[in-house]
This record gives sequence, structure tokens and C-alpha cells, in this order.
Amino acid sequence: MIELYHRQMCPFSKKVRDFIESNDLKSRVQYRDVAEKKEYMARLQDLTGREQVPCLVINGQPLLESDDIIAWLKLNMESMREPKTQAPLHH
Ligand SMILES: N[C@@H](CCC(=O)N[C@@H](CS)C(=O)NCC(=O)O)C(=O)O
Repeated sequence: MIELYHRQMCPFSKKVRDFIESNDLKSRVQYRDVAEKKEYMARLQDLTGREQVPCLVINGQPLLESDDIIAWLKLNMESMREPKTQAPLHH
């Protein structure tokens, strides 16, 4: 799972959201606005020891700094677009 801890009004968060959206990755990233839910801010603090956004969390591993996040997304976006294994249908 890939999560983006962000704030609506933060320009660095916006830069990352714009990259995600212009590369059609929005369905692959769960957005967590830390101003919206206390539990999101608490999780960000637990993971990083700070309150800085944006923070991309890749299977529980935090990555701070918008430029580093965009560089990671550039490297990984093709595999992010690969279809997920489908759960079998039960009738
Ligand atoms: N160099 C960082 C700057 C991020 C930044 O300054 N974020 C601000 C909000 S716009 C923030 O989270 N400030 C609160 C804090 O660092 O505790 C980046 O590019 O991601």
C-alpha cells in the first residue's frame, strides 16, 4: 500500500499531488490529509518523529521530502500501474 500524508494548503504537498494526478497514479495512492484526521497526524508522528508533510509511506516505510518522493514515484510508476492480482470470485 502507498499512502501520501499531506496537507491541502501545503505547496510541497500540492507539488506531489500534481505529479501523482498528472501521471494518472491517483487510484494507486491513498491520500491522508493530516489536518483532517487526528489519527493521520498521529501515524505520521509515529513513523517519522515529526509533523512534516508531504510524506509518502510505502508499505509502512516513510519517505520525506517532496523532491525525493517525486523521484521515487518516477522510478516506480510503471510497476505501480501494473494490475493487482485479482482475488478469486466466489459465487
Ligand atoms: N523540503 C520539504 C519542505 C516541506 C515543508 O516545509 N512542509 C511544511 C508544510 S508546507 C510542513 O510540514 N511544516 C511543518 C513541519 O515541518 O513540522 C519538502 O520539499 O517536502
